[in-house]
Amino acid sequence: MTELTSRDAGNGGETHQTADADHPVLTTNHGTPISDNQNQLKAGPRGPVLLEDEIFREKINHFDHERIPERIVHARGSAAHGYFECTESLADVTIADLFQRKGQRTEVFTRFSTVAGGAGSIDTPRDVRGFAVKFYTREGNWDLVGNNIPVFFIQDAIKFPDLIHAAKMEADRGYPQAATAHDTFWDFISLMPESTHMIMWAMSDRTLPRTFANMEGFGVHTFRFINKEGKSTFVKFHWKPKAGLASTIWDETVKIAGADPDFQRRDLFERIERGDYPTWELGVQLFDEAFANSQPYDVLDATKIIPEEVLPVRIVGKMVLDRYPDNYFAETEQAAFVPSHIVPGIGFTNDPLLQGRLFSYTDTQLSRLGSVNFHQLPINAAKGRAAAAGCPFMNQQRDGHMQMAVPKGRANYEPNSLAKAGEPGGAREDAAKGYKTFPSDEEGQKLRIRPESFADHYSQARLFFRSMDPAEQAHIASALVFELSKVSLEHIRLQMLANLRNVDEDLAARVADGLAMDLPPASPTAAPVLDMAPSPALRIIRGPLERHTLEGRSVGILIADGTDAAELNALKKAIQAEGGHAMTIAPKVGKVPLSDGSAVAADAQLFGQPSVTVDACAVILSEKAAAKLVKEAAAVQWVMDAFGHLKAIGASAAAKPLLDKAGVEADEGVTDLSGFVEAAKKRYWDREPKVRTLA
Ligand code: HDE
Repeated sequence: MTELTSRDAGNGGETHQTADADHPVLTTNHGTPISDNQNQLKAGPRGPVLLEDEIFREKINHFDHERIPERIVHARGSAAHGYFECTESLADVTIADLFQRKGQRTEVFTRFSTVAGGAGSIDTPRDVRGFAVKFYTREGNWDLVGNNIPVFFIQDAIKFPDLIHAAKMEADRGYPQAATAHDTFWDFISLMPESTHMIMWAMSDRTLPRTFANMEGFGVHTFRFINKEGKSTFVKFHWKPKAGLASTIWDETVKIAGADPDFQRRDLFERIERGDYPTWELGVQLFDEAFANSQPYDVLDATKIIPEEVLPVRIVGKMVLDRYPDNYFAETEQAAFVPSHIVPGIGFTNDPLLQGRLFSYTDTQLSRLGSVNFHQLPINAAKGRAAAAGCPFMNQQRDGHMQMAVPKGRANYEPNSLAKAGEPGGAREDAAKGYKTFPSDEEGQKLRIRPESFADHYSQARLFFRSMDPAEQAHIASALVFELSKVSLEHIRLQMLANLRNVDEDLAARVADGLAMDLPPASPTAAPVLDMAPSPALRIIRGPLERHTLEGRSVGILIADGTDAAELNALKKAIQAEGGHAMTIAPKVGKVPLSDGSAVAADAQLFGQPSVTVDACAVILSEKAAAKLVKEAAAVQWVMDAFGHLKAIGASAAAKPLLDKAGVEADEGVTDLSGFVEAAKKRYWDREPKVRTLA
């Protein structure tokens, strides 16, 4: 009797791809070859499916469990591989292997994230960005798990669950997702004056980074370097972006979220694809106990910075991200960053926020990755000394869920006399090379108490606000108005206004005016508020890391039927010559006929590529196309937003009617095509008062 298989039935013959010399046989997870991956096992062609179908059950069972718990914070993230290169030896201050030799390279895996939203949330909420770097050093993995802001909301880790509960979507209603503009967040903040400095950063353009490549990164806490004499030097870590600091405007940010929720993840991928590798310099602020004691704040308090003008940042290395992960889940999702992953030569301080983190991160991996063996996952496995000997780790820890290793021999304890030289189980401690904790003198009563040196919650908030460019100050005031306008409970707004008076009277007045509320009396302060010297290094706008360049930036060129071919080609060339990425955008993508009878395929379609997705905008249109596009809202909006978002606009003469319809007014940033490439290198902050009312 002929067996009836699915191949004989109604598949039309096209759904089966068959194994051949170039394509291995598909198998189950246990290695059984699979004959048909399109149809379940049934009793007859139209009959019921059979429970017996182990191939179907295995596939669906695996699928049912493909999601793992997302990170409780920093769930939304994107990552890349690359390397760290030591550019200046720090051998005098630390024995950390990665900092010993100039030119020495260490592999890294770096993950950027937002904090409050879930794994599927947008890339561009107003939020702090995580900046976590795993260095696969020869002496083990060092995880520098930082943020793009150098301070934090709270001084003690015991308050972290409260902070995060308050910031995430509200417990009863389940919204808002990835947004701090709601009652519970501001309720908590208004009752937590120590958050005020961080709030200044959070309401500034720092939480609206244009791309990951345009952010600074910070280790936040004070760490220690330890040298071969056992001497400790305090250190704060800084990442300085080669591409410069750049942020978006709030209106633009909101529109990016709609146009492309994956905007920053896509940018990271595309930059690496183009060979435009995101690069940072690593800088350190090094200081000793005497310096620490001379400052008007406590260096163990993570709500404080050491201004760069007081203690310059010394550049000691660079990080280049040049490889996108092969698999998002296996690498980016399963990466476990753990601040307690430390290497010889680096140590911790008593910062009570850092100390709490040293517990939390290992703990969270157990519920997230499900096993104490998370260090065996390829992305987490060490690649240093032990790996070179054939195994990423060498110890007598055994078993546990998902044990991937098959340890040999009987010596699963130590000390032992069974394992001979080179045999499994023979690893021994090494007093000289092993990790040594800095033996700081510690004594005191056991107390739940904060030191008095942590009491000043406003001086550095004031320092930050007063160090900003006027445009940035207006953004901060406007962000506060926006966020507090979304707070429905008046007493919370009042409490915030009372706190803001301690930061800066002008700021408080502007926010009160924006809310149309009267200013309440200032809230009491626990310590005098100091007028510290401003730190211009904190600025993005007109600050030391603002770069006027096309390098790494994208320029959108709006074209349509009849666009002048010579103008288009010349502009594309000029943009590329400056290191920019030229992207043609047209009403129809497949084929755009040009003036000379040739045709080009556009890179993107007008509706799908609003101008918020590019850094500068050019418009090259024929008279006929311009006349058509003035009646196309997407085209008018494209230009209107470019103007409203303070971008350069370069246009061919025939495109003028579209610019007029979009309300573009002449200024330095609005040029003809010849002046455009130069103009496209920056934003036009002076245009802002013309296009929006800021607080
Ligand atoms: Fe985190 N944080 N955090 N955090 N954090 C986590 O660990 C925590 C803090 C930061 O890309 C969690 O693996 C506590 C400061 C980044 O995977 C968790 C406290 C800074 C990432 C956790 C803090 C950070 C996390 C959730 C209060 C900047 C993402 C998932 C003391 C210096 C890393 C995970 C990645 C992730 C706890 C405060 C940065 C729950 C208890 C300060 C960049 O363990």
